[in-house]
Amino acid sequence: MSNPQTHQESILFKRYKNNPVLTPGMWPYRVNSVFNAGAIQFGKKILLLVRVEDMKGFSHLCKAESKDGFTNWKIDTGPSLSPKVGDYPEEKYGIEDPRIVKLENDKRYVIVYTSYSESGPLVSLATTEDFETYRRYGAIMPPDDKDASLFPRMFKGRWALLHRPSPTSYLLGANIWISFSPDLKHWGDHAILLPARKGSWWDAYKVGLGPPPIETPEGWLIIYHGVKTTAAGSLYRLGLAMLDLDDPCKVIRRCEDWVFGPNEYYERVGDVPDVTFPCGVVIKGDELIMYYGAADTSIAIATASMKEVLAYVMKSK
Ligand code: BMA
Repeated sequence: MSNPQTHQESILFKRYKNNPVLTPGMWPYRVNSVFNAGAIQFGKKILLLVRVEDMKGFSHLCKAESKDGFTNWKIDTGPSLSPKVGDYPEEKYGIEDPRIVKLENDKRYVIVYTSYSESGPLVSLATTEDFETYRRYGAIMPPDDKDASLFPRMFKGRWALLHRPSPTSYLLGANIWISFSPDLKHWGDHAILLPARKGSWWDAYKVGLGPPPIETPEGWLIIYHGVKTTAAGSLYRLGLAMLDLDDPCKVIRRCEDWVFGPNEYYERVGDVPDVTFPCGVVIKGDELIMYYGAADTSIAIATASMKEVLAYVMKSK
C-alpha cells in the first residue's frame, strides 16, 4: 500500500535513499535504540555523537564517523561518553540528545546535552578538543529543561544558549528560551525567544530547538520541532525560524507551515512512533545535511539546498 501522506511531502528536504543510515542492529555492542545524534565536521570526517539507549533503558553517547557523512560508518566499540554519576549525580538516569558546536577561533567543541536526573531532565555542558577526552561543566540549567544548544560565538562578550524549560502546566506552553553567560557556567538574563503556538497549530504548546543555530548571511537559521498532541499520541514535526545575526534575541522570521515530518515507515514505527527529531546538521557548500532520530529507534538523513531554505524562510512573515 502506498503511504497515504506522501502528497504532504516537503519540497525543501529530501530523504536520503538508503535511510535509515544507522540502526541498533549495526551497533558493535548490544543496544536497544540509536537516535537523536549531534553532528559536526571534524577534520576530514563527519562525526556523530549518537544517543544510544541501552537494554536497561538508560542512554549514553557513542561516536560514529564517516568520510562522506552517508556511508561506511565507523562506530566506537563501546560507549564514548557515559554518565559519570559519582561526580555528576544529575546524570543518574542517562545522558541524551547532544548538540555540538565548534567555537569560533577556539580549539574547543561544546556539547550541550540532556542529563536525566532524579528530579527530571536538565541541561548539561561539556567541552572537548578531540572527542576522546571531555571536560564537564556539570548542570547549567535545573529541571525540567532540555533541547539546548550553544551559539558558536559570543554576543557582546557573552555566550548565548537556546533551551526549552517545561512549565508545570501543559497549557502554559513549553517555549524556547535564550540565556546568557560570561563563562559557559553561570547563566542569566533568561527570556522567551520562540513561544509554542496554541490551539490546533502543528507546534501548539510544545516546541524545542533541533540542531544548533546555523549561521547564514540572513541570520541564524533555526530548525525546531513542534509537537502536536492527538488522540493517538504526539506528532514531532519540524519548522523554521530566523534570528537576527547580531542580536539573537530578535526573531526576524517564523514560517507558518511545518516543513518536515514523519512519513516513511521507519519514522512512523518504532519505540516512539511518528517522531522526526534532528539534533545535528552539517553544511557542505550549498547542501544542508540533517541527521535526525526516526521514531526514537534509528538515525536517518534528509538534505536540502541552503539557497532554497533561505529563500523559503525569508519570504515568510
Ligand atoms: C522528547 C525528547 C526526545 C525524544 C522525543 C520523542 O521529549 O525526549 O529525546 O526523541 O521526546 O520521544
